[in-house]
Formats: sequence, C-alpha cells, structure tokens
Amino acid sequence: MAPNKIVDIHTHMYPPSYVKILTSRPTIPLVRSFPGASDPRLILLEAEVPLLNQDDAHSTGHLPGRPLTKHYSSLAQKIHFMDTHDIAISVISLANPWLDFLSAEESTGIAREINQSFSDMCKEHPGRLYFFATLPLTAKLEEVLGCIAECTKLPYCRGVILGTSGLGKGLDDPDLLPIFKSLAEHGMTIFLHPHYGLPNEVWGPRAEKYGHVLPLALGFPMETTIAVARMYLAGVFDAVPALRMILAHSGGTLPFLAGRIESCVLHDGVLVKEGKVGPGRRTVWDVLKEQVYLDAVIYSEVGLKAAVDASGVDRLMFGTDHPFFPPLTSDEEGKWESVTLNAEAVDRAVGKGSKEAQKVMGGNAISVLRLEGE
Ligand code: 5CU
Repeated sequence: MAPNKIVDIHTHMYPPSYVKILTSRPTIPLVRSFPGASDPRLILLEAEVPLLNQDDAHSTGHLPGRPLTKHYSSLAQKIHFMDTHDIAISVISLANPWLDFLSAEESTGIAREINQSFSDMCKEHPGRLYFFATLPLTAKLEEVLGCIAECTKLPYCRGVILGTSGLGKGLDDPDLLPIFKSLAEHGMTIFLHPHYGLPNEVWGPRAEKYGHVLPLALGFPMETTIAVARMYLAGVFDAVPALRMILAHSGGTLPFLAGRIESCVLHDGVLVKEGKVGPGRRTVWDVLKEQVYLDAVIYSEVGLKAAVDASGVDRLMFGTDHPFFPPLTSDEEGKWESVTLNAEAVDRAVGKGSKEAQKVMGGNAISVLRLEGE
C-alpha cells in the first residue's frame, strides 16, 4: 500500500492574476473593497447578489460574500496550512467559478496563464504540490482540446477541475463527449465541483437571514447530484468507459439517492419503451464503483459511511476545501475546525489508525493520481 501520508485533493487557490480579473468586474464573480473592512470581499454566488445590491446594509457592516484573505492567493500560506495540518501533499485547483464567465476570445490565453502559474507553484515545492488544471470551456472545441494536450505536458498536472455547466448546457451535452474522451485518453481525472447551486427562489423570502448555509450545504451538493445523474441518464459513462471523475463533497447526495435514481429508472415508462432498461445496463451503483471517486469533504461519519458503501473505501479521498470555511473564532494560522471535522469523520467511519483510514487520508490519492515523483 502507498505510504502513510495525508493528501488533500480538495484545496483551492486563486492566483493573483485571477484576483486581478475579479477585481475589475462589475458583476459576480467579483472582488470589491468596502470602507472599514480590512480585507476586500470575494463575491461569488448568485445568493450573495441581493446583499451586494443593498447599499444600506453595507454601512452597518453587513457585507456580502467572504473576506478575500491571503489564504486564497499566497503559496506560502498554503504551505503553512499544509504543515499545520500535517498534510504531506496537496492537489491544488482554481476555485469556482473557474473561467466560466470569460469570453471565447479571452479564455484560452487566461487558461494557459493560470495553468502555468499552478505548474510553477508546484515546481517550487516538488513532491508536495500537484494540480488540477482549468479548461477554457467558452472557447472553440479545438482550443479546449489543445489546452488538454498542453496540460498533459505539465509535469505536476493530474487532471482538470470542472464545473457543472460544461459548454453552457450541462454535462449531458453530446458536444462535451470529445472533451471527455480526450481527458480519458490522456489519463486526466476530472475533479467535478459545484458553483451554481439552485435558483435563489428555492431559499425563500427570508434567505438573507440564513447566511450562506442553504446554498452551500444544500445547493452545492444538489447541483453535483443533478449533474452526474444527467450524465448517467445520457449514457456518458458508457460512451467513455475510461472517464474517471472525483466528485466534490462526497458526491453531493448521490450515495444516498442512487437507489432512488435506480428505482425511478426501472419504473420509467419512456426509458423502458426505448429499451434503455434491459439486461446489461450498468446501474448508477456500477458507475459509482467503477468510474467515480468521492472526496471525503462531508464533515460527518454518516455521510462518509454512505460514500464508502456506495463507491468503496478504495475510492474515497480526503480533502479540506481550504481556503473556504476558515475558523471564525480562533486564529486562522492555527488548526481549522473544518479540517479536523473531516479527519475525525474518517476515523469514526472507518476506524482510527486503520488501513482503511490510511487509504482515505492519502493512500488512495497517491495511487489513483500517481502522486509520487513527476
Ligand atoms: O464558501 C463558498 O462559497 C465556497 C465556494 O464558493 N467554493 C468552495 O469550494 N467552497 C466554498
């Protein structure tokens, strides 16, 4: 088995050049400074827009988004965070919403620049950092495929981070198949991450009083669940059997809902009539065990046990979601509760000090993502 190292596969950064882009934008995603606030604010989510537009709230210190601290862009801070939490290796990725908002003309150049900056950061700490690259999905198909080919030449690149919008129509879009095929052929794992959540109306008229809880705790996981369910129903996993995806937040709610998805498939008159439910069909459970990996960013052993049951203990990988979810009442330079919650959940779900815990905490990531040497 792989050595006993802690590996963080869910850990983000915004390189300074990306922050510069966000700072120049009038609409989300954006970075804005407010009088009296020590850090600028990073405003990403549709759910944060009502407060962004409410000038009178800002004067009372009720600010939208989250503080853009040095944790988001500083490599030294990432390494400090890793050292503080005994993390040997991190697979870093650009955080949401990646390059989704860029025009076709600008996205390829910016993708190249961002991927190079991740590659350079990894080179500064050989063996400690690897990365998931970012694709210019608003550009022409040839440019996206060209970017994948370029990324395969970056020695620390191990795959790509992908949102759920794909080319604008979701991940069941047939036009994405050449991209999925190319990633699969190059052995590039997709790290699937949510950003868009659910429409604001779902959170009701009092949503502002509940902070970020509903969009992050429920919107994000539902978004991932829906995206993968659509891929499954469209036959993407069968069309690209070598496709491998790590799903953020332990697969959203997929481990819990896979049985219900299966039952709905079996009882769907349209699918049955079209002959899509016959013998030989790969079930959602098969896909979860053969083509999907799950991160362990679910903060409780209940969710983690469901993830182990659904995909198997060899397919779970520890993550922190740094720099999101910093401690609010203790020193950010010290241990983060969001990290210890996830590590304790692993201990409780599979046994502290067990071989299984070693796999989830690092062994699986090392072998699946080939994190030894360049
Ligand atoms: O706090 C948040 O909004 C987020 C986010 O946007 N992305 C992420 O990965 N985690 C938390």
